[in-house]
Amino acid sequence: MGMTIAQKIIAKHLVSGEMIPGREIALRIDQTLTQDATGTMAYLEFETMGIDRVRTELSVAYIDHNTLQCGFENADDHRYIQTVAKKHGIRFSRPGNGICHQVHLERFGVPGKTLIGSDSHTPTGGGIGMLAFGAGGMDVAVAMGGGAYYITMPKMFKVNLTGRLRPFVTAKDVSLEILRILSVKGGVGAIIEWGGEGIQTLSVPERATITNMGTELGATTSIFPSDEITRAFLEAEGRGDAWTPLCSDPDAEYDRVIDIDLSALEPLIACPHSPDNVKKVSELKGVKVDQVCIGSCTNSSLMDMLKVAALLKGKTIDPSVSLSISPGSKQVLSMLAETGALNDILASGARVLECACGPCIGMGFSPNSAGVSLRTFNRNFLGRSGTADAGVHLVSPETAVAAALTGFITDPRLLGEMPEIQMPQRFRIDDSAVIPPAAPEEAAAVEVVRGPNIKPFPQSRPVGEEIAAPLTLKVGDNITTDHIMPAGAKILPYRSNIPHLSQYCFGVCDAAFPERAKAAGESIVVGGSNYGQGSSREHAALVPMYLGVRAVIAKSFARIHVANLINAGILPLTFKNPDDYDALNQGDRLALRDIHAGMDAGRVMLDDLTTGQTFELACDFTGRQKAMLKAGGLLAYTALSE
Ligand code: MIC
Ligand code: SF4
Repeated sequence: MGMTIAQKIIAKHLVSGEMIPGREIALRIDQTLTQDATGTMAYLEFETMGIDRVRTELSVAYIDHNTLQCGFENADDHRYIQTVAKKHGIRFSRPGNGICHQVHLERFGVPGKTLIGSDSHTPTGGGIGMLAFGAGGMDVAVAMGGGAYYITMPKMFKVNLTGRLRPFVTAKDVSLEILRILSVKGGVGAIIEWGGEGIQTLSVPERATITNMGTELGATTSIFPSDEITRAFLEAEGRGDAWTPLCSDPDAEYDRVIDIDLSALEPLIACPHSPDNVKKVSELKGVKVDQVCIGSCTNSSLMDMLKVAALLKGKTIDPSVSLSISPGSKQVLSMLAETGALNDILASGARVLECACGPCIGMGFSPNSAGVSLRTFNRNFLGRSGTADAGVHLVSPETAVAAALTGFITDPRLLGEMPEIQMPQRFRIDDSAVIPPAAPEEAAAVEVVRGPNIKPFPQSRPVGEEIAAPLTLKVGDNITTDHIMPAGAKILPYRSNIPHLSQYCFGVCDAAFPERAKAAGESIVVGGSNYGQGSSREHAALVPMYLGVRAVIAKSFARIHVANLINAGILPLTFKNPDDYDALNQGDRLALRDIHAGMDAGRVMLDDLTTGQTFELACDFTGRQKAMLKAGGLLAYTALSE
């Protein structure tokens, strides 16, 4: 039988396991990336492994999330990451050099290689045919040390594209269309391969917009073939020699095939508060808009920015709208300056922010009270913008410009002719903001600088035979890691300070939770389906662990989060009968018994001591996961196995 693109890359990198969907496989990882909000913790974890130099082909530490530096905390963390990277063989991308996924695509990604990153949008690399996964910081630390990355062998989905996008309909609309079809749970357990003749009309930045937002589908990753379009992009980056062709076999088999006719698509918009709450832009026509933000790892390429500049040229934005533009990288910004497009943007009244995540992660530019914000980003989860009652919508750059110019949600096709954009034959290449690591013989002398914001790693506990604890929090479906451990300008600076962060845990759902959990000592949390979707932040497991959460029981879990829970020594269990969720009440005293035998049998019994009912819970742990839970998480397990 023929193979899909992903199966071919997996086969080449398989360390152990069988390539049968649902089975655990271990992969050799060629490249890693970290960003600063998850990186500090990942490098603290890496340091505990006692390995001198990374064993990957390439590892890069990016600074792009916490760039505001409102106090000493971020600056201290940046210094820590810069020095730890220098010592251990990791390249350091300075703040201002750009968003990790954009820069990695431009300067480092290689078709056919494996990449894991401590950021859920690492699959952006699939735009050039990399097999790229978002992972928790501990998994990235292990991969930097040369260890394998463990995942469940995914199913294979294929999206066949036909036709060609019409003017003002974009790759972002393709992403929103697939979210409309599949929902935020529809990609769980699958790798999505994009193919069909329609992909010949999509450039690498457009493909990368699509693989980036595959994360919002819950997909393990997304991938495009590596073809002549990929080659042209790499050549324009001066990296033509990194190119290799890569495609699926004609007789490759897929678990699901979805057809999308590009010519039939219209401009789409995701309404609050979920990326799959998709409508046609025309249906929302006339809704007043207060704020527009263009940028993020989804839509900040040179091509996106040139289109935005061309549409803004000679016009001024509506006085009632505040418009921010964050180019994805220094390369993009410097080329906007060189071509004069930056002037068109500035003259329109836009506020140009630095090349970083910025408003996407609530690092400034929060909307006004109850404000309507149109953003070219990938997530519109409740509260993520920093304004609790804002209505954040996700749109293409074209739709964003139409709103900025008119002050209302407007179908961008009403803007008239789409200006012709000429992509440069060669990008401006300047890697001076990427600092190379020390040579191996000089590494020992490099001092790692640690600021006072870096607090010790919290102590995990082994999972024993019984957990008896109150149900301190019951939440609903689609709880994101932004609910569990919010980000934003006030909280993000404390990503290396778990005790401080813990005050905000589940703040969006119930601000009293941290105090309640602390008072209980140990506790159990109950959730609905797709629990832990969204960001890869392991803090959404480490902080509950610090607050004494010993088990999470849910209808289903998101992939990266469930791995993070196990890495932190928290027991994730699912309801055998999803209706049992309704029978549990916050405040009930619960007891999980005979846990070790239950983990082997795939079924753990739960007593609700308050109501006297008993429930059956399911689990499907691999031998390694069971050993990790019994040891108290990945770090404890690794220490034991040495
Ligand atoms: C996000 O988009 O939510 C983030 C911030 O990039 C996260 C990582 C983090 O929480 O630091 C992600 O997507 O993994
Ligand atoms: Fe940064 Fe936003 Fe992309 Fe996350 S989704 S990496 S915060 S730009």
